Amino acid sequence: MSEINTSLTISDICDRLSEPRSLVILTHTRPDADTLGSAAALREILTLLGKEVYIINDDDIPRRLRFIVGLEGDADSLRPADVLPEGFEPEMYVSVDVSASKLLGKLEADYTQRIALAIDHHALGTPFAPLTYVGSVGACGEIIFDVAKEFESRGKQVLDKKAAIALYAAVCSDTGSFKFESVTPETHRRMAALLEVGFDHAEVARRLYDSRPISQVMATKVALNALHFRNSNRVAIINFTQKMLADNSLTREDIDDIISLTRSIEGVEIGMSIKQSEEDPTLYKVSMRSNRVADVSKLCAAFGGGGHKRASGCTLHAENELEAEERLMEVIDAGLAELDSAHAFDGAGEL
Ligand SMILES: [Mn+2]
Repeated sequence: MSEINTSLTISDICDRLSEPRSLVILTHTRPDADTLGSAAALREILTLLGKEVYIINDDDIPRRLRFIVGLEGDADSLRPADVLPEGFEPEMYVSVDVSASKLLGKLEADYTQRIALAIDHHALGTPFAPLTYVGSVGACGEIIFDVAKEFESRGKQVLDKKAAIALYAAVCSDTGSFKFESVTPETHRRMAALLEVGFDHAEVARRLYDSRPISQVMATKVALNALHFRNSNRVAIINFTQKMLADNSLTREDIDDIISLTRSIEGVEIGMSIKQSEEDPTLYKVSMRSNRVADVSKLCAAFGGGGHKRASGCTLHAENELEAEERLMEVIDAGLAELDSAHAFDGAGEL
């Protein structure tokens, strides 16, 4: 890999994006509202600048998120073969919200080397693109907003309703509906500017949060049965095996957001879900969330994973979910003990 330039500014990004006449934007695998909203908004911005732009990814898009990229119906998805016109070769590839090339999923092998510019907000990522911008903001959508604003300051009208909806969904979602610590006055100023563009933000929130498929609610029921506590109830855990999925006719998508159940419980500092992989039954995919003090990106790093301080993930191989849990708890117990001896919890929770 040649040198990676990580000292870009928003203005540099706009300069770079101005050059090519055609672009392809990549999202991360298992796409969430932030990667999709960032991609959709960037596509809209660049299209308004007169460029030919497509979004590709390797995965199905959860039904409730399809409105973000302008897809309707069940059959639609954004896979490379579906969207790129025959023989289309863009002048530039850009990734959004992708902190490491492996998060491109099945597209990693073919596309990593082609990506010229990566726009991201994960502090502990593994840069892979020659031009990498990592903003310290709660959502990648905030960076795309700044890009739009920069283009507008150059006299280009690029922030239309479609882009505003996509960016609002991105930021709303990645900041936990503006609940996370990552939210700043600037986040709200960005959102105010989006609302001024004019769209039904309450409808965006309804689509994001209040349109859960019945199967997802049933998954919650199964998850609550599996919920248990460790470390004097400071750690809440949900294990999901393939058998639990099969017995209850649930899909992976149904349990995607199950982790959010764990963190909202009184006294819980760390919430964790441990999901058995479909492809490899000895592989467990772990999501961790923390509330106030614990840095779960450090805990996940012990297993080769990472992410944000309050939201991270990792994978590990184990005989069964119980063994996986024990190995994770060793690291978590040690981490919490260290925080206890540093009195890190003293004052945590104060306003
Ligand atoms: Mn994100």
